[in-house]
Formats: sequence, C-alpha cells, structure tokens
Amino acid sequence: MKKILIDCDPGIDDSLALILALKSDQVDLRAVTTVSGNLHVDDTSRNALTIMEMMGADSIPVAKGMAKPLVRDIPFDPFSHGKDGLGNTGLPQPKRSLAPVFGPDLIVEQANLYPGELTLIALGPLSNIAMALLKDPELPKKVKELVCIGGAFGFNEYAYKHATGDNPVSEWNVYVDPEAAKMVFNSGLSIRAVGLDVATHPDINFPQEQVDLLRQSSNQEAVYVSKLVDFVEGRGFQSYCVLIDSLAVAAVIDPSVIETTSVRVDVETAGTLTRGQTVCDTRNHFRWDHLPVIDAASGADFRKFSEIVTSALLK
Ligand SMILES: [Ca+2]
Repeated sequence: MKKILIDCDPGIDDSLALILALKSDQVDLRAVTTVSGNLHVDDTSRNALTIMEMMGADSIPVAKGMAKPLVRDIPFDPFSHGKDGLGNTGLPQPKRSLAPVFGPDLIVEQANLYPGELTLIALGPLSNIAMALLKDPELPKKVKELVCIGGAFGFNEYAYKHATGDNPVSEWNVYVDPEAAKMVFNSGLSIRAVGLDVATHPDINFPQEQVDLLRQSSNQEAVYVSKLVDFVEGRGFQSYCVLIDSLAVAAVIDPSVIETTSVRVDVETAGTLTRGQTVCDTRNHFRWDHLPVIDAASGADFRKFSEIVTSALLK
C-alpha cells in the first residue's frame, strides 16, 4: 500500500477525497493536515475531523496548519460549500480532538518517518507544504511525490472556461497562496499537478445513474456523497464540484487515471489581472529555461476515475 498524507481544506470535494483514500485498499492514509482555503482553517479542521469520525478513522492524526497564506490575507471564496462547509449535510459535530502538532511539522515528521515512501496529496492552497519546505529544505529528497490540485495549464478550453480564482486565468488553490505555490513548484519536489484543464472537464461529471446508486446504498458515506451532488446541482453547478479533489487521490491509487505532460511553468505573483496564473513556456526559450519543470495533467481516463470513486463508495 502506498503511504500518503493528505493536506486539505474540506470543503465538499476534499471530504469525498478523504473518504476515497480511507476506502481504497491501494493507499494507506498516515496523516491529515488542514489549511485555510475554501474556509478558515478552524472550520476545515473541524470538517476533517467530522469526516474521519464518520469513517471510523480514529487512529489517523489530523493536525491544523496555516491559518493564512504565506504573505497575504485569505480571500473570500465565492463558491459556497454550505453553512457547515460540507453541503449542509448535517453530519454530527466531531468528538475527537486535533493532534497537538502544527500541520507543517506533522508533514516533516511523517516524511522523516517514511523516507522515500510518502506521497503528499495537497487539495488546498499550498501554504502548509511551503511552510514544511521552509522548516526542512531537505523535504524534496525525502518525499516520494507531491500530487496536488492546482493550476490551469492551457491544454484545452476548460483550463480557463471555469477559472476558479478571482480572475480570468487562475485556479483557486494557486490564486489563494501564489507565493506558496511558487515556492513548491521551485523546490525540486517531484510534482504531478492536476489543474482545471482536467478537473473541470465536462466528462468528469457523475452520471445520474451512479448518483442514484449512491442514494440507494446502505453505506452512509455513499448517501452523504449523493447529498453533496444534490447540494451543488441545486445551486446550479455541475457535479464535478464534488469530484475535483478526488482526482488527486485517484491518481495515486492508479496513476493511469491521469495523463501528464511535462511543462516548464512558474506562478505569477505580481500580476493583478493574472495573480496565481500558472504560466507555461511552451517555446522552451533559452531565456526562460530556469523555470521549474513539473508534470501537469493534460488528460484523464474519466471512466476509470468514475469506477474508482463509485466502487469505493459502494464497497
Ligand atoms: Ca480543496
């Protein structure tokens, strides 16, 4: 089983990603860290505990991380995740407590515990990963891989059609903390980034017959996810809003779920119209060959993804 740590900001789609990781027999979730993003870190921490408790995952530590981006204030997220941040699904308040450790310290601790083995899965702004890099610059040598939901790389029209940052060209997670994303991209970590090109592609949406199967299931987590779909569709969004973060977990469960293309890319931190844009140099111009190279998702096997998610939920 692949050892993973999930850094997240639940959030509707983060909650499904946690459930998927806990139900998969391909990954071994060792720890969860939380960050401000979709909601303030106090809320994302409570929600992470809520989901872990629903799933009976009592022995996996959940540690609260960065309350703010590295140098900026936290922007207001225009996409509502509901009053509780979990689609108004009314799950009980968690009884268990957070681990008594700062999120970035837990990331460093886990990387040292499993050198060369640990995959980091980042589903929110990269503030905690950046802080972990500041605390331990050797982290890129210890971590196997970082798989993150972040960026819009321009592989297709969907990269910008549903741009989630507060401008026409950026994705929300990178938009919130562009300095952190820049630091992470430039750190030497082995990175697979799943951007909007794939995450908001219309083929990712749940087919209605699958939502019906979830609704009729005796598994509380399957019914919970069907309620999330009802919540986002009731507000006029498509069901991909529930699924985005699970792409990163599925890409670790089965790497063939996403196709990647190696890109030379850096993050815009100075722009006003373009804050958080992940700018790729497709020319490979010699003046820009200092930019970092990462693997960005350029396509996905959406059928395989859907099977992984649905079969896990119905198991
Ligand atoms: Ca997220």
